[in-house]
Amino acid sequence: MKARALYWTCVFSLFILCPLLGILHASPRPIVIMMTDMQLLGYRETYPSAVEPYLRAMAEKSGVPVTFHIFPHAEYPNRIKLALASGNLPDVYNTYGLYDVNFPEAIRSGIAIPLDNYLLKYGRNLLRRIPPYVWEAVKVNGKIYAIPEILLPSPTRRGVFIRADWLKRVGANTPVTVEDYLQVLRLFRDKDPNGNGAKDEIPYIGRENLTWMECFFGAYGVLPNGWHYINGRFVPDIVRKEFIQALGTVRQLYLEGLLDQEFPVNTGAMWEAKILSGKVGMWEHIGSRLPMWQREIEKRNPGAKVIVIPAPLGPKGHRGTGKYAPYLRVWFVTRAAKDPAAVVRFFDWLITEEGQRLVKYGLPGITYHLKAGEKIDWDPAQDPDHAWRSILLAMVNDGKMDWEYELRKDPVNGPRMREVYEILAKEGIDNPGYDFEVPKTLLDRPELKPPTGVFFLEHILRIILGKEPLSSYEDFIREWLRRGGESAIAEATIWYKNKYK
Ligand SMILES: [Ca+2]
Repeated sequence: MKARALYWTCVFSLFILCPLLGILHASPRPIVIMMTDMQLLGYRETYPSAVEPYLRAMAEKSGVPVTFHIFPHAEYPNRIKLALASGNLPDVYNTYGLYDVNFPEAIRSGIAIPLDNYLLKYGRNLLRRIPPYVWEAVKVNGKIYAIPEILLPSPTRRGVFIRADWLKRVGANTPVTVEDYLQVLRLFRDKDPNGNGAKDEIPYIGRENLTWMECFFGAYGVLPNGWHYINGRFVPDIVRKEFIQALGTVRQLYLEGLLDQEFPVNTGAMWEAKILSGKVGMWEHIGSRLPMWQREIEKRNPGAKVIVIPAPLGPKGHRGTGKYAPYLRVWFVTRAAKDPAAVVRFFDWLITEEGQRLVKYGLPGITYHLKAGEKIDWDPAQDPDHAWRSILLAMVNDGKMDWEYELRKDPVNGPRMREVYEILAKEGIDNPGYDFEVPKTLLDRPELKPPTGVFFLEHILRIILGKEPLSSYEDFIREWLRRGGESAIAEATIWYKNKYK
C-alpha cells in the first residue's frame, strides 16, 4: 500500500507539480502568427522540418517568443475565416492588402487594431526603414492599420516575357508599338518558331478572369481591375472610352489567333504547363521570376532564351502592366492580440540587419560563416532553403533590392534580373484602386464587380470571342451603371477623396 501511495505521489509530482513549477519559469505565451506559404516552389516539400530552425532562431534573436502557423496558399483564406468564426483569432496574420477580398474585412469589421502608439514606442527601426509613403498607404482615417512588406525597387512587378530565340528565328526585331507587337505575334503564329513543323504555337497567352494579360490594356492607360480619379469621380476603367479601344485590340488578338483560344479557362497550372511546353511565345509575369522561367523552359526546350522587354507602347505613350500598392503582404495585429507591443518588437527586430541576414543567409555556422570584418561567407549552392526562406520569411523586406545578394545567388541570371528591373521601373500603369475599400454596392452585388463579376465578365468575353460586336459595349456599360455601377462610383469617390484629397 505504502509503495503504491509513494508511486502515486511521484506520478502526481511528475505530472501535476512539475508543469506547475514550469509555468512559474515559462516565458510569456508565444505570439501566434498565421501566414500563407505563398505557394513557393520547393517550400512545400521541405516544410515543416526545414522551416523550424529558422523560426526558432527568429524567436530567440528577437527575444519575442513566436509561433508560426503556415498554411498552403489555396486553403489559407478559409483558415482565417475559420479562426474568426471560432473566436480563435491569431495575434497576427497576413493578407495581400488592407482590403484583400479573399479575406474577412479586417478594418471595417474591427479585426485589425491601429498600431501608431506601439510603433512610436517599440517600432523605431520599422519607422526608420519603411519609407513614409508606404506608411501613408497603410493608413485608414489617419491611423496605421498594418505593418507593410515594402515592395521595391518598383511597384511595377510584372513585365512582358518573350522568347528571344523565337524573335531571332522569325527574323523580327524587338517590337515597340502595339502594331509592332501584333506583327511579331503574327510571325510567331505563322513561321513555326518552335521548329516542329506543326502550326501549334500560342503567340500570346493570358488566364481566366482577364488576369496576367494586362499589357494591351496598359497600352491605352487602362486596366481590367483599374480605378482612376477622373473629372472629380473615382471610376473603374471599364467605363472609360480608352477601355473600348483596348478591348478592340484584345478582340483583334483573339480573332486573329494571336491570343490563346483557351485563355478564358486557363488556370495558373494550365498556363504554366503551356509556357513550359515550349508552345508559347509571349506572356506576362513577375519580373524577378526570369531566372526560374529561363531554367525551366530551357530544360524542356534546349536553346530557349527568355527575356523581358518593354511592354507595348500605346498611341498616347502609355505602356506596362498595373502597378501594385507600395507593399506586397500586410501584417494585421488583431483585436485578440494579448501583447501588441511584443508583436511590434518582433517585426522591429526582423527589419534590422541581423533579422534580414537570417532571412537571406540562414543560420550562422550552418548555412553561412561570418568572417573578419563582418564579411559573410555564403555559398548559395550549399543553402537550398534560401529560395523560399528569403521570400517567405522576409515579411517586411529591407526596402531595396539587394543586388549584391541577387548576383551571388545566380551569377548568370542575376545581372539579367537587374536589367528587368530597369525596364519595369520605367513602365506601368498607376492604379489607386489596386487595394481599396470595395464599395458596399459591389459587396452586395458581386456580379457587378469588375473584372471578375459575372455580369461584367460574361459580356466582355462575348465581345473578345467575337460573339458580340465591339459596339455593344457602350450599351452594356449604360446597363452596368444603371444596375448599381453609379452608386458604386459615388461610394468609391467618397473613399478616394477621404484618402487623397
Ligand atoms: Ca510549330
